[in-house]
Amino acid sequence: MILGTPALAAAAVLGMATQITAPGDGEFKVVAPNSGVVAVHMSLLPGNKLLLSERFHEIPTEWLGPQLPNGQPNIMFNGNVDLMNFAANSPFYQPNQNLNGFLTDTAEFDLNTMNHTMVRYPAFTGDEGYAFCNGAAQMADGGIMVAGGDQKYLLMYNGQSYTTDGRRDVRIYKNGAYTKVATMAWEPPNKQFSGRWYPTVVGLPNEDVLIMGGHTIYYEPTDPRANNPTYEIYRSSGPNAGKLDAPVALDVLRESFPINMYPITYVLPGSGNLFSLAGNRSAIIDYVGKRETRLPNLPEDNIYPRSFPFAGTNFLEPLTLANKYQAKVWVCGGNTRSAKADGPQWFSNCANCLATAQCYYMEPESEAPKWTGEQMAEARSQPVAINLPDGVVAVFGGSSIGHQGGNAGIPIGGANPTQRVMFFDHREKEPARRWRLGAAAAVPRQYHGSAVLLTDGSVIIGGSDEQNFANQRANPYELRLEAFYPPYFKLENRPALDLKATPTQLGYGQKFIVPFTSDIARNISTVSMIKYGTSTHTMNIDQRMVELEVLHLSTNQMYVVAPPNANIAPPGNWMLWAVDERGAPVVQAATINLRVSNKGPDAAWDDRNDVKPDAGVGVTPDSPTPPAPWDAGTGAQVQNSALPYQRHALASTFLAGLALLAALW
Ligand SMILES: [Cu+2]
Repeated sequence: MILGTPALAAAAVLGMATQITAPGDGEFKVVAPNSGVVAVHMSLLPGNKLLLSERFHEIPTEWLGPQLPNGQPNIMFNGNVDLMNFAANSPFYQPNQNLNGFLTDTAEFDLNTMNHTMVRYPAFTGDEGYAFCNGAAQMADGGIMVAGGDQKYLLMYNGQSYTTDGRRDVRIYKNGAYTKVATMAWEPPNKQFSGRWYPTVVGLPNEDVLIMGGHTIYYEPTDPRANNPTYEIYRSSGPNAGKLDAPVALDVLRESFPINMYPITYVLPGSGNLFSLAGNRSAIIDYVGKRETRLPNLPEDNIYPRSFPFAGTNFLEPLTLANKYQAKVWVCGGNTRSAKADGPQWFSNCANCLATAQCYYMEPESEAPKWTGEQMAEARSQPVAINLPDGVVAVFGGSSIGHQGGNAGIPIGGANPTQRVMFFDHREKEPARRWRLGAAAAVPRQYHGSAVLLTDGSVIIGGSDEQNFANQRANPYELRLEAFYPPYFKLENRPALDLKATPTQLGYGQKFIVPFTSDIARNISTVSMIKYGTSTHTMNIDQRMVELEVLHLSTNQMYVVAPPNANIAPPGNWMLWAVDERGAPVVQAATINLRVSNKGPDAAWDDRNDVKPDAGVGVTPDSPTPPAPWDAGTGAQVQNSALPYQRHALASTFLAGLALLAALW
């Protein structure tokens, strides 16, 4: 048999190639000079648009004079103590018009035209507060819930005084309209201490939204009244639709005060409960039964607690069929402790604390959850992590010294920005090989940076304010948007979905067809969905990647199952991705709204069009098990859960070619 030897040799050679993502460093490019507002908060909207919000461009009190505290000339000083007029007329703020006669801190940015539109409440009654420092999450219908914010009393504008307390506001942004829908509970008698500044917002499997933690007042770490160690649930349906339940207390938040803001919180795929980490304390939260089950504390390892202002970043590893959708939470970076800062006020400022490269990961729903340590390729505080469609996680921005926080132009922390993208590939077996550095961004992003994945597979990165002066930047308000093009942008002929024929909405477990514009279905190694991102302060709680089960394929179509349930894939807008054996994702993901009520009939599939996986599938030397058999009854390939990503597809295509030659001979 003439084919035996070359086929085996080919399989062996290709099997050694464990490169399953495109090689290279990727590329950055500044794509817009003005995002409208500083992108402190960034959410992806349908139609390739972003919702952005920021802090007012106020002049810090330290700057109300012609000289800086360090004796340098104050280039922002214009003698005007009307703060909002100052900002509106500041050369550093132009051509931002968001203070021009109206109070708003929010813009919609259109990535198709690279223009922004300021977002305004339908009418400013004085009851709509400041959304800076909010928590945000995408709702089931694609609206963005923006909860909490900041308090600013007696801001002057054109001789009028405004109070703009947004700490108790619950708002929904949808189809260009921003509406206040509810007011959160507060703790009388002191109105000063109420609401949530730096909360986490989580879209729940049942379409309600949970709002958790935050402080009642701008960072007052020594005042226990600042703590708000509770969550409250916004009901999306039922008799209390549009209302908030009474707050429920959480020990994990109470005990970790004052370093407990923006708790790292994910819907767990197994139970639908929440994983939450605040400071170094973690728990599983059953918000239905109102029970809290403690998990091991994060090791201290001479690192500050991982919440604001000492946060690193966090992400969920892709949820794969191979790992049976077991969640693995990563918490990476932050700040090492310094003896200097470890006095009684250690939590207020550690401008000289070095960043750490230390990560920890945990599977909260495993039998014996524990934290395991691992080092990143570079130390960072306050970076942002993004799930890419090829299964890699890309980490952007951050600082190598100091931490989050500060007033405009007055850094209390971060300096020496880390501008190279850092890649994490969970499929690499050796921890040391999982992390590597790539290209450097043009724009530093320290405190208040943000990023989301776009539907073309690029990442848009924005924001950063306050700390830019630490690196001698003239303007503390960074308005530039920069795109990152991952290494797969170098691959030619990326596959393409037939976007006119992809579904726009799906229910859980629904079978549907993934159509391509060419006959490349057998080259596809993974089909997955990634949820639209909402990013702020190193957090991107909505974002997660879920691999989908493929039942059949023809030359140009695949027959795929939507995520099994809303615990694995909480409802909302998701991107549909398919990635070929080179690691090249489709040029444009389809957007699919996923929710229980969308469930329609399964798509029909004609078995006569099936292209069976080639003989070589699953038998390359690095594959631990032989290929899954086909089920004679249904024609479906029995899912082989031992194969996370079919890195052997290239070999199988080659083998199929040889088999075809053999047939011709
Ligand atoms: Cu902030």
